[in-house]
Amino acid sequence: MNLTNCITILSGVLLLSACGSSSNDKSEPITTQDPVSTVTPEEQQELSNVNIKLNQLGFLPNADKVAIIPNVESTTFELVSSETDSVVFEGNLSGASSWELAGEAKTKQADFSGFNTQGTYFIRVSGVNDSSTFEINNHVYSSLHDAALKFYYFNRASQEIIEPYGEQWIRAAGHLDQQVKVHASAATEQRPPLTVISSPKGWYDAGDYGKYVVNSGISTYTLLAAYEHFPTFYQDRNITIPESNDAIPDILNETLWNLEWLETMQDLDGGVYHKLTTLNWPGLEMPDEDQRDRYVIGKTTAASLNLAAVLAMASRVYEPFESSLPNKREAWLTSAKAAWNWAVENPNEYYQQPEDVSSGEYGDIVLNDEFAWAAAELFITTKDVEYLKQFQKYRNGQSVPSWASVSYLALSTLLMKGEDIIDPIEFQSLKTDQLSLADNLVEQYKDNSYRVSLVTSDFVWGSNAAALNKALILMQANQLTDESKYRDGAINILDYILGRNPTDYSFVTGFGDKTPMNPHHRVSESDNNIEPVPGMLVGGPHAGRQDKCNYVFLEAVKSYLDDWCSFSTNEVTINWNAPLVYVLAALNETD
Ligand code: 9MR
Repeated sequence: MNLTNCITILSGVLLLSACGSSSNDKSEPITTQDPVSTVTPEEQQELSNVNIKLNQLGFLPNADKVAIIPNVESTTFELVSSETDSVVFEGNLSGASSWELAGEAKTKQADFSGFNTQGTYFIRVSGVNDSSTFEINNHVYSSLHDAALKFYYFNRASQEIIEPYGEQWIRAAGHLDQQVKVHASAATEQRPPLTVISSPKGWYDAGDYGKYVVNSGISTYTLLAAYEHFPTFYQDRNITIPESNDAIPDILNETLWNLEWLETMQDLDGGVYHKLTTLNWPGLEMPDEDQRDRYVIGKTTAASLNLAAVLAMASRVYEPFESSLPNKREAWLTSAKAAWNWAVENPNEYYQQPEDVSSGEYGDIVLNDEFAWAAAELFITTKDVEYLKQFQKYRNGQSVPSWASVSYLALSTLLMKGEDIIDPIEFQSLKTDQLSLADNLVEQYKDNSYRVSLVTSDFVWGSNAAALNKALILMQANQLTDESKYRDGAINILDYILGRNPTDYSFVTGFGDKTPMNPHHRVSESDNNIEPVPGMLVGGPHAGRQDKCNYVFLEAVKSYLDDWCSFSTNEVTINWNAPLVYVLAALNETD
């Protein structure tokens, strides 16, 4: 998109935002100055409290269905068929309560979970405008899933995006990456500085054009897990990519694009380069316009363990497609083992940003979780108990997954694929860990006035992905126990993402009534389309304000700006879209 987005219009209030810079320096500290809000507290109260908020796409028939209503006097609500204009369900509103992270405004809940007839509806409550219309049907998230997965095709490096796959977002190939230089920080005797290597393919990480092994790790894992846990859903699924008509499911065709890049990031000794980027951020330009030199930079324990985990997993997941990919699985496993061995011998090679580099860091100095995850994947693939012992050695608590915290990925793989080969007592202890994490999330949504499992610590850079990774945990608890409270919790998180939140946005481009139009995504900002590439989940609200844009609302849950300027709330990345894909596949497989 070539519009200048320094102006934001929010419910009739015109705001000027600091923007227009193509720089994207994530390493700046949070500003200590009081940020300026151009809206009075009264206007803020009014703006945040005028609409009925709900999942703007709609609901699966057999699902929790809740809308959030402003604090009106009315104590009842109606569900109206927009086809016949008749009232099909009536209910009582809950009492009013507030979510302190979203400010003072109180809201009520309208719960129509008991209604499950397919159709198109809206909510009517006296004293407030009717809600937008929404669907109740079995396929309500089908095209959303496909678009969320197809985002990876749109973000492919080294490939032209062509008709008919690219629709209006066709573009020239960028970053062939056949002549990439080895940066001094990654050099060895055999590959001294400025040695040229070839490292094509892969996905652009985000709104920038870098390729980062650490973030590729969790992203590729999550997509491979979606296939590994729900193969039937993907069997005949066609998302219209160039490989759609081959013998491999599309989700595995898409992940192959990134795996084939990851392979090239391994040095001759088994260690893995941390990232492949230009020295500085690219300009605001289309991929083919960025002609600067690209480098592999750093060689780290974290990158080596990410590659070990993902290639070990890939060598297992692609097993049914061996004949289409001769020798691949064996080569991946060999690479995974070599990367693991390098990491064991070099456990403290942390990423340090060189002085001449300012692209993203993905730095991490706590690597127990990466060791545990790689060991778990190697164990499930090889069944070699030495790797299980390594997992036990490094296992150290559980948390919601993120690019830097991957202990849960080990737990997920062991629980989903390890029951037959893990001692029952050990397996039960893994399950206890999983369920205590999930039970805590159930408590969180029961306590929350928007009925969503989100707490202060979730409102970080990429809060929407923190939310969806919680939904992934909940869906796995549902698979392990068949208890509906977990699935309800996951659905409530999806509802939050798709519009039932204090910002009123559905946070996925192209899906909902009010969606991000100006994501921090260089392709969408630089092409000639008004609409951004569809199916992209933006990072979401948090109060860090690292981009120093002018935010209207300062409360963490409302601090979101649909503006190119806002790289800390409105960027998109491969690791954030992945749990959206997983959760939608999981929801499709359960009822
Ligand atoms: O997702 C990353 C977030 O956790 C960090 O706080 C932030 C600042 O270091 O960087 C984010 O990752 C960005 C990466 O460095 C470069 N590509 C875009 C990523 C998403 O903003």
